[in-house]
Amino acid sequence: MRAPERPVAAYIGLGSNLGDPRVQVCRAIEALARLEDCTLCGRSSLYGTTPVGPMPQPDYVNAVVSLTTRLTPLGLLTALQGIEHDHGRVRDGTRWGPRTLDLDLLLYGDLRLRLPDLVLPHPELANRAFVLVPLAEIAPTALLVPGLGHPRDLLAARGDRGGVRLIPDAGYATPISPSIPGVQTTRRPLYP
Ligand code: A4P
Ligand code: MG
Repeated sequence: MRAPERPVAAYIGLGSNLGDPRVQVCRAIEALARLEDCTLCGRSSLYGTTPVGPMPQPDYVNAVVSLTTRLTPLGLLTALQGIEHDHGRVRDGTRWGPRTLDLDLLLYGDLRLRLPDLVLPHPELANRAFVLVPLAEIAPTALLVPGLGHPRDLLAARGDRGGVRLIPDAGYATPISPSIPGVQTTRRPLYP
């Protein structure tokens, strides 16, 4: 896959439920802001969320960021996995198990992709309030999720907020460059 000619808008979902999740998510946002060939353009508030999955585990802290990137989709995925690794993520093969840091590539422009290692849009995006609430906070209608619609409409279609609640930030101030039209760069919670 060739590098894009122009920067592409991508959205990343962050999640953590081991160690100090609030701090880890904020540090991961800082690491995303430092990624080569990427510019951080927006970030959501932090949300405390009820775990989704087959096993009992601690509550999560979740957030979403937007960035523009000149990396290829697989290049960006590799960079995200590098940040996960740097933050103590251990992959033991357990799907949906507890983790210090999970970075999901939710969207890469309007690309639809089905590779063994990368599916876009992220296949669970529309099913998860812990993704839709922060995504709708930063890009309620500016973003059209390919084949699905606007985050705000996807969230409204759920009819609930799935145990997603706003929590205080960990106090990190990451520099943000506003460069995706219509995407909120300041945090503006949907559910204050
Ligand atoms: N992969 C394919 N497509 C993608 C994509 N768009 N973004 C592959 C990221 N990775 C993608 O991921 C497994 C493999 O998926 C990777 O090797 C990659 O090549 P993983 O991160 O190792 O494992 P995982 O995270 O357990 O699996 P998965 O399917 O990504 O699960 P999710 O969707 O990340 O769900 N509950 C709450 N409240 N909050 C959460 O954040 N997260 C999960 C994990 C479960 N429950 C949760 C939360
Ligand atoms: Mg994952």
